[in-house]
Amino acid sequence: MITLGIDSSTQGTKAVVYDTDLARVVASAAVNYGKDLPEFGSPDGFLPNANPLVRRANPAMWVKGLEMTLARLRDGGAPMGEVAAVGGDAQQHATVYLTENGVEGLRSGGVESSWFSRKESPIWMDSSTGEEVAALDARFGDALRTRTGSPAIERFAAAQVMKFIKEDPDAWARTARVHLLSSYLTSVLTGTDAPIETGDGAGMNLLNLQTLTWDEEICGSVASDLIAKLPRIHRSSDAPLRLAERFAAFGLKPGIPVAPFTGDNPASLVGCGAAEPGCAVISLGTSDTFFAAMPEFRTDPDGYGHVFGNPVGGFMSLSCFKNGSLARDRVRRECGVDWMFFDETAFALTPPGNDGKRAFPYFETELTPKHDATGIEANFDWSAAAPEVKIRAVVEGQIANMRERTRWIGDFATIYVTGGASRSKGILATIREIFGAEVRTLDVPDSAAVGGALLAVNARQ
Ligand code: XUL
Repeated sequence: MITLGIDSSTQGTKAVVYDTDLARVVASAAVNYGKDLPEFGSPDGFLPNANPLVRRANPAMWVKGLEMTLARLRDGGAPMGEVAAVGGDAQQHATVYLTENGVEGLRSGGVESSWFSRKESPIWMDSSTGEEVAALDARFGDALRTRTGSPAIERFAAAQVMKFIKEDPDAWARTARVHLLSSYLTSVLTGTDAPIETGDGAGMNLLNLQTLTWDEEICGSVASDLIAKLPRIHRSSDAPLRLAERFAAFGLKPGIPVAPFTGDNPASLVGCGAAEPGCAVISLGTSDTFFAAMPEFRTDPDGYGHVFGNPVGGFMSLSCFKNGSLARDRVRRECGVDWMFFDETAFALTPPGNDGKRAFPYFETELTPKHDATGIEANFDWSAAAPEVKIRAVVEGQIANMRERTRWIGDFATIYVTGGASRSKGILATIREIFGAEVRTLDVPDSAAVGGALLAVNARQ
């Protein structure tokens, strides 16, 4: 079977056409928001903001990115007419706010700025909701963690909606639907007001993971009319979702089934072949994440990690580190070296352990553990050090922090490493040393899009 997997990530959209019989990608295409859609003024996938806590993007960019990626696949000769089902994923936690006309507009297709009641969608990197998190914490305390799988979290929908209502109550009154980016893109592809998939829906602080229904008490405390504005929750018994007519323009067959999009991390779990408990995955992208399928529901006692839904059933654990690939790229540029030097040479020139020199990059406010955006914090004279020492110090700092903060998830003999930085021999060796695990990589770095393509097989025909 030929399927299409689409990954709408922080810095761009990627898509693969996948042959499930041969377990092989037969065509792929990508769009980078900064380079390919400069009109959205988002070089790294979000609008620059003087406040480092505020990270937002124009939601129309995600639709344009999707369409441009499909056009590139078509123009590159991908067998679009043979695609029998579509699946995909999106960066987690980004929310899209539609007016009544916006919900209606899903049927006709296209995208108009008046359809968005909130012109700038907060993305997962937004940490500007400290007050709202404190209020949720005060009201629900530990119950939030046990009911929704996470303590109150800045980037999750509950806090983001509370802030929006406070800042712009009129725009909230005009809001008819609050989608996650994943359910929004499913809506765009199917020309319907699509449901939320529970794997990604778990990243909102609103879904009760015991009942897999919206938690009435928590939702009601965010806004009395919130539940009415949330999408319905997807059930495997639902009628199939089908590709809208207008996607014939990209050579796809209208009417083929579309699996509801999930989050990028849940999709990667599937794409890495790690959806059954036993091994863990490290995804090195804009965010670095560590996750694993969960044999039983268990939350992080330190309050950093999350429980999301495993798209093939049950749950997955996840810890997220915000200073991932953008931090590595910034250190590389500041060192004035190329990727070959960053990925390999620096590690050949320095010993494991780096003679005790460690550095932690805090260019963005860090999530795990919470830390302000203070720049590099090193236990040595950073400015006087050689590039290779700085690079090993930062990579070992990132991986050692990841090891410490993911002990609650467990110890694993095998770790799959995916994402752009999984090409780096130095980073892979560092993971091997610090985690004491066998490290495996995949042929394709983009396991999320492959996961989407695999999930498409499960779409109801
Ligand atoms: C996970 C998280 C990020 C985003 C972007 O909780 O916030 O990993 O999904 O990749």
